[in-house]
Amino acid sequence: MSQQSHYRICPLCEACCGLEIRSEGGRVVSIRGAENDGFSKGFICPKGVSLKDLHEDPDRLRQPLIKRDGRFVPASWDEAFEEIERRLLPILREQGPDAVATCIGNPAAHKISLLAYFPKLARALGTRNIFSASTLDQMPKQLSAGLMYGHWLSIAVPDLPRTDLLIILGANPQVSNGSLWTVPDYKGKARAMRERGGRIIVIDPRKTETAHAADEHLPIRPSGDIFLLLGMVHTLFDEGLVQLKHLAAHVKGLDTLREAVQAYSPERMAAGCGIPAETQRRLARELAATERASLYARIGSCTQRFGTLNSWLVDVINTLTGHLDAIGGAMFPKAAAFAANTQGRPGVGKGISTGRRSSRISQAPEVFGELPISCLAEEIETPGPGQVRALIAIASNPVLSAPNGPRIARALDSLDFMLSLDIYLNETSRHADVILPGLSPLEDLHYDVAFPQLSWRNHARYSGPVFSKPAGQPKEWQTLLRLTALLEGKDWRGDVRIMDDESIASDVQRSMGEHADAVLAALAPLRGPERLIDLALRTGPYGDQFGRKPEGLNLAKVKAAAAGIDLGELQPRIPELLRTPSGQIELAPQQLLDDLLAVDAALAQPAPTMSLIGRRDMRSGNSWMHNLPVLAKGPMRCTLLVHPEDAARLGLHDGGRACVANAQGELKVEVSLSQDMMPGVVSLPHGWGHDLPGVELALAKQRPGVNLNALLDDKARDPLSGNSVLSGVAVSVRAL
Ligand SMILES: Nc1nc2c(c(=O)[nH]1)N[C@H]1C(S)=C(S)[C@@H](COP(=O)(O)OP(=O)(O)OC[C@H]3O[C@@H](n4cnc5c(=O)[nH]c(N)nc54)[C@H](O)[C@@H]3O)O[C@H]1N2
Ligand SMILES: Nc1nc2c(c(=O)[nH]1)N[C@H]1C(S)=C(S)[C@@H](COP(=O)(O)OP(=O)(O)OC[C@H]3O[C@@H](n4cnc5c(=O)[nH]c(N)nc54)[C@H](O)[C@@H]3O)O[C@H]1N2
Ligand code: SF4
Ligand SMILES: [Mo]
Repeated sequence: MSQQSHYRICPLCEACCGLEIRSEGGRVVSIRGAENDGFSKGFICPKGVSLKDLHEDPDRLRQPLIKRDGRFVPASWDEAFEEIERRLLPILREQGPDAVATCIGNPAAHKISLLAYFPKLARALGTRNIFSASTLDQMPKQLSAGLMYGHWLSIAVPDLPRTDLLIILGANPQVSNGSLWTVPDYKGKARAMRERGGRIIVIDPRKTETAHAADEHLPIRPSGDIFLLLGMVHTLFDEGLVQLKHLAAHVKGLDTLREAVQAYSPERMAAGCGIPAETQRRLARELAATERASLYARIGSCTQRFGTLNSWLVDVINTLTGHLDAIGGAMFPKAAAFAANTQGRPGVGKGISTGRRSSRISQAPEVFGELPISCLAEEIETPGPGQVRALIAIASNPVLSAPNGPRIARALDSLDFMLSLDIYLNETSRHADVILPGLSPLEDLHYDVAFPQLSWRNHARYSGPVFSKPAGQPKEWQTLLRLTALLEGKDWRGDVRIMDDESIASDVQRSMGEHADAVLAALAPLRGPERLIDLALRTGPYGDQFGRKPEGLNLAKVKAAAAGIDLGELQPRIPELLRTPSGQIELAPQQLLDDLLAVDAALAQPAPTMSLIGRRDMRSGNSWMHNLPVLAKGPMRCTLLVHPEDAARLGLHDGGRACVANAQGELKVEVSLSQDMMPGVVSLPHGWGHDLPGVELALAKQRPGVNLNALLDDKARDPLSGNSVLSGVAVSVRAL
């Protein structure tokens, strides 16, 4: 038998590396970085290699499961759908759409099959109760971007290859491989940047892997970012450093902003962030004085009470120093497909609206159609009209991923019906009545919808399935279309190809009007996601416009390119990118200014004696990769990092055990001493705690770790975005 080589884009993190997979006789022989991929240039991390283990994992579900008398039994697809129809439809019919919630998790962002077909399912449900991992993650950035530029995916990324100064706040791209910044091989790019004289400064309570490889590390008090950022903006005005340069004609609200930050001098802010006033001023001056520079912030800055204000002020600083939309600064990618900021009239738009409705119990405002995932448990538990009685969970593991996981687990148990679309029987799906599995990534095609909109360089890349899917197992988009039909009361047994045709026809009629028939005819040979990709590419900014620009892109051309098509370095995009009603960058949205009032109160609060932050590990991906042998080997990674000074005071020693506790609960964990921690701060990774009853993850259960989110309070949120507070939580630590 001879070996075959396949090109496959890795779906396991935002870096979207192109991989070369060699197979023989239906088995994976090797996985390497694809050297011919101009975007990722051969980079791969251990998770990419683990795609083989994922594909072969005996615990990965390949057949639907139905819970009968408390035990899961294998079922056919028809039996599973019949069970869903029998149990879910009456709830929907009798109690109304809000009684059925849906919750979609992180892997969906990496699967066009889920991402593109979920909105249809949500529309068919018509529920207000839509939750996702976004409110555990980047919702603050989406909201601030929406308010400032008019669309929530208009997010600027550092132009690393051309920058001379990069300041990183609350991100660890050397381990996470970048987030809201698709930058395969951050490490290599950062090294190259420093070798040509560039500098990197990392601001983080822990001296991270990224900080070790940087020029300077500044420890910050957890949750202190708002004070630092205000101190920096204040400095820019105070010292006359504001230089809008090319943006001068495109900003609105400069005077309002100046006034709003007047009270926040670095001297006053120092106590809040633990960074001396002079250092805050120096950071602002360095950004202002460096021709090509940018400030980049990520999840550490989002998962805080002031996540939205932080996200906003980062962009404010880039704007006031003339680095937004400038070469070598913070730039907006231009994706070949699916980017709303390339559609419609350039330079002006409807902007965004939020708070069109609120959650029933906490009255948390809706943001981009979603409610905070930290409201899920209370919406299930609290009786009354609109109470959630059923849940459709899609690639989502809130029992481990969301604050107060144990409460979520209890709430899920009290549901009348739960459906999970998941590839494992894990901490969340064990609560389901029916589990419908997805395909192995290697059995699926791949085109990234979101990440080209956040990429270090413009590109269009597609990869086909490496292996054919098992006979009889549907693709996930087919499962979603059938479920949508079921929810609409239609015949879910019907031909899925007709459902697909009808679905795209209605999309195209809405967007293309009189041209709809001609467009549908041109797309006709394709089906499913491929048809959506072709449509998006052809109508996109580089597209062939169905023949009007024959040299332009379509799916056939992208497929024909061995490892994708390079579309060049990032280019300035303002004002074309803007979709605000004013046609300007909104520097001072009222909603954000109003929240500044709460900053003063927060400044007056004493810092906790000990606070808990999270961390990520190269060989771990959120909550669901601990069952893969290549990642699970080596030392235990779910340990509590403690600074030696704290350890000495608390009587802790390396390899010993500690109890971490607060009002939410307590966890018993192994201690690792680390000089990298800021004294008074301990760190524990999230996504662990696999020892719950009913979990079928043989390897992960051998070293289950503990669930950090058991200590986090589901009521702690950024009120603007609904994002959970996941960092800087007060705890006590004692030796065991
Ligand atoms: N304390 C703390 N908590 C955090 C974070 C933190 O930093 N600290 N980070 C947060 C962040 S950024 C995120 S994104 C969330 C993630 O939160 P979630 O999205 O809830 O969690 P994941 O761990 O990604 O779990 C994904 C689920 O999808 C399943 N799955 C994997 N691949 C597929 C597939 O192809 N198809 C289907 N149908 N299912 C699949 C997995 O088995 C798993 O059940 O966690 C958040 N939680
Ligand atoms: N290997 C691996 N890669 C991943 C993931 C994974 O689980 N494992 N998850 C993926 C996902 S879903 C996401 S969203 C991305 C996230 O990507 P990143 O944002 O790069 O994620 P983290 O490594 O969690 O980095 C957050 C940093 O914030 C710091 N921090 C904590 N609290 C504060 C604070 O109050 N202020 C400041 N300034 N910093 C603080 C933490 O110490 C940490 O170093 O990573 C993705 N990539
Ligand atoms: S960095 Fe991310 S995309 Fe690249 S191989 Fe690793 S997990 Fe996959
Ligand atoms: Mo995330």
